[in-house]
Amino acid sequence: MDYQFKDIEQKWQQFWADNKTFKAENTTSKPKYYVLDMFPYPSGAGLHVGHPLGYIASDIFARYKRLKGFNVLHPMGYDSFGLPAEQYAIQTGQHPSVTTEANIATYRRQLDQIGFSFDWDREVRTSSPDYYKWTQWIFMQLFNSWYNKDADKAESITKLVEHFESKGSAGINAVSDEEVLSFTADEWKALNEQDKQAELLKYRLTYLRESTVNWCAALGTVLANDEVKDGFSERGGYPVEQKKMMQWSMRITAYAQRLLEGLDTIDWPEPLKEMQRNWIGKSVGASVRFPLDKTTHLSQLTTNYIEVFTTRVDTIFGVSFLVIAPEHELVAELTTPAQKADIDAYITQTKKKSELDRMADTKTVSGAFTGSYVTNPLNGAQIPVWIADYVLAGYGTGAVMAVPSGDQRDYLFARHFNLPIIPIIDIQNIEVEADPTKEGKYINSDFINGLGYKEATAAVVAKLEELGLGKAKVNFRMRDAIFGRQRYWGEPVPVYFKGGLPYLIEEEHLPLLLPEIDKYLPTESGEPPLGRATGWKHEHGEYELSTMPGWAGSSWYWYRYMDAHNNKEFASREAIEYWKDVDLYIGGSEHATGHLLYSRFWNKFLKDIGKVVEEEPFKKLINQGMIQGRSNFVYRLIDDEGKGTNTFVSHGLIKEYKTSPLHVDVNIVENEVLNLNKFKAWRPEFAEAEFILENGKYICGVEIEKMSKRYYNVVNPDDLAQRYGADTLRMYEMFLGPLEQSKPWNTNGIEGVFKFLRKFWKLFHDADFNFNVSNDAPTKAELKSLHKIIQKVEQDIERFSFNTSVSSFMIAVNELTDLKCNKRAILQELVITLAPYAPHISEELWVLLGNPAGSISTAAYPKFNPAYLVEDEFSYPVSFNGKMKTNVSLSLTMEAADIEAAILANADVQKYLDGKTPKKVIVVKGRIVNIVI
Ligand code: ANZ
Repeated sequence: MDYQFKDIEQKWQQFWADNKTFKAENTTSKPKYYVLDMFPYPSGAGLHVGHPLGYIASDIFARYKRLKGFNVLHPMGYDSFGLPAEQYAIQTGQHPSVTTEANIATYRRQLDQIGFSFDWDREVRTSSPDYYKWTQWIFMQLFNSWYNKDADKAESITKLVEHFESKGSAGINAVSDEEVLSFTADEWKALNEQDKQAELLKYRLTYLRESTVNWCAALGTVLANDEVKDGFSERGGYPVEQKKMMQWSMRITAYAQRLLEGLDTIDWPEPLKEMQRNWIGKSVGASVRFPLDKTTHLSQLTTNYIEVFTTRVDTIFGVSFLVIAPEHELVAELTTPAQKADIDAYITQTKKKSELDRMADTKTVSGAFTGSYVTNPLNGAQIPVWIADYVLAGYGTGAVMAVPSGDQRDYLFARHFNLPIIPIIDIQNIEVEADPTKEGKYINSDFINGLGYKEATAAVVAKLEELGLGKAKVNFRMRDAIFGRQRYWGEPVPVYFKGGLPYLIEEEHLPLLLPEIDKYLPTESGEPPLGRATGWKHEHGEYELSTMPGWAGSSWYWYRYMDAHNNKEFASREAIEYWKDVDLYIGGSEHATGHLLYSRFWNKFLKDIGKVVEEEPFKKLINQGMIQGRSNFVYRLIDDEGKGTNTFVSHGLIKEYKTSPLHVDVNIVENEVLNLNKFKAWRPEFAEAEFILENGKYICGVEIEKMSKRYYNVVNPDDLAQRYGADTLRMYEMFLGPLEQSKPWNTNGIEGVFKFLRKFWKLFHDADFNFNVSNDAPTKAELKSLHKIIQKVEQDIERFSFNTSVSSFMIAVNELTDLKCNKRAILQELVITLAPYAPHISEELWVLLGNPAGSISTAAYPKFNPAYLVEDEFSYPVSFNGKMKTNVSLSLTMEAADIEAAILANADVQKYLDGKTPKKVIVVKGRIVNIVI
């Protein structure tokens, strides 16, 4: 029979499902290998050809590892809480679980038809209660923990309370809120329950805090920075404003240093690691206190200095003004009556800008003077205090010492407002007017003259420490992560409120189920949708009404796959000790700083509390490139009046006419030729279309763009799987180019891969398509072809170079076809080599070869034998008086005398000799023969 891919693929997909062929065991003596894909959010649009790219690569790897004797865990699931299902629910009234369910069904059908070797028994869905029970459980562990800097790990809050009870707050070195109290053990014990809880909240790894958030009133929720574009929501384009709200936060900053160090221990793409390093943003510098000048007018000041963070404390003699963020807590107190109008106007103006806009804008200079002054702690210079939006409230101390000769922004600011610019050379030589009342207190810069950056920094820090006005300080750019949304379709936070303070619900009441509500909108009083639930109340107080953000469920899901049905723990100890971590993780680079940072954080936390065994969750990570769309265009003829006609000009002729391009559906174009009838049927306005053709055809233009419905360039894997089969689709997606590279989709080459599989099928069949394999011993040439491909595919897969294997398979099959090879000894091994790429055809041929059904998945990858690649013949170049004239192939085992005899007997050589007797024959074995005549 000819290659009937439809029957074959259906048959094997059914077989794998019925026999659970890819079920991974949690206990076996085989070494483990864990291959993970970033699980999808099941959107309504289904998969396009770009989505399976990474899944195909990881599936090839998983199948290959099984052949190499590993116990492979290769699971799949759905990140199924999220905004789109909820937006749809708001518009249609449909419960998000219904849409989610339907979308998952589509995804599953699409995934199944590509023939992935997933262990579906381990499927997870983040929106299912038996999954989010454990997301809530992890939240509870975070709430019950604090970060002990001395131990450099998270510890239980009970331990902290014990310390407070026996020693008070002394000796606690924690990552906490800034304004923690100092107290003795007795003072602690004297606090009431309420005050104790309020104090502990400042230490918990998940805590409530007032934060500035991106509030989108139209969507009724807070958005993450990457969901906001130019002040509008990415989804829907609604306005977004900055608003202060009480929010759940995660103290990820406690892990900043470990998150940074861990990067050096994992095999991830360097650009991705660099993005995380920048995000964490470690900066080594100093904090310096600038005492408020004696001329400062206000009496009610709560402090007598402004503290700045600087990475260039060595430039302290060049400070000509201080800038504090418009939100800085001292702004109101520092503002003099004369400056109040200016300052107020400026603050109103900055409220409109997001933090991101403020960081991005390096050109506009704006600010206002508070009217107050501070003193330079070293030279006593009087320094004016300004506010400006280039200083961010959330970074460092929210205040900078401005050095116009050292910093570009400070320079522009000084120029704009006519502030002094102390030239860098003079920084070293500032003469200070002696203040008669403070004789001897101030110094000039002599002590750092001529020193390099490092030494000068150390000297200045030492001086400041002496004065008690500064110290070395490490600062991280990373902020604690906001952990709450005013939305319905997410995990409920397992917390209720009593006396304004949060308490965890009892563990045995997990999961705290998402209640039913009548509408998926905020309440009339502006509370989140959960405020609509009736009778949803804890016996001691109201439940938290916000739900967890999108990243909660995906920050630990790889552990659930290890033991997906466990209802006592998120995964058993045995499962975690066996699988440990993910060996290979494949997914998109868009998750570089979100998912991949939060996951590492939760992993480290779970390690600290002894629940997992590895410090890093994903040992090796690969980002697959984006598949771009390949758009096609038709060209509408424009008439003399500049109006569009219903005539279309073929691409090769557009220079001769006035035309305007129009996207056309790529599905009615084949090899750039437009199907005219399909075009007329595509849209009613084209029913009467006329064409100006070239060589009888309408040729379309081509451009590479994002794959999107709007450009009519979306290619659906379903159509291709129907037309060519999953094996062709799998191999073709790999054939497109290196996995990590972004590349345009181009269906044009898929025929070539399809023809290759037919040719492969033919190797096993005679001209009438009867299965026909011989038991004869293979020839050297056949063995050489086979072992070349065995070695190549192994090397390629180990390097994740899947595209190069596909072309090598084509070469091998061509060679074997030319050799008319149908030997079992060759084909049996060849088919195993191909199985990871084209599993269906391989299973079918494997059975035809007489093996038990399905056993190709447990076969062993063929052993490469280098002996077969050793050449045993050599084509000797034969020269006459040093000029190369011809080649003669001889066995490499021949000795010099035999070589000479054979060469001289060769017909070509005799022709060149033309009857002469050579004076000398020089033979270099395995290299060259030179004949002197
Ligand atoms: C004086 C100075 C002189 C500075 C000089 C730079 C160059 P990184 O490396 O990013 O940590 N800075 C401090 N806090 C800030 C805030 N909240 N908003 C905006 N800028 C802030 O940068 C630290 C430097 O950024 C600090 O060092 C400070 O300016 C500024 F020639 O202090 B520098």
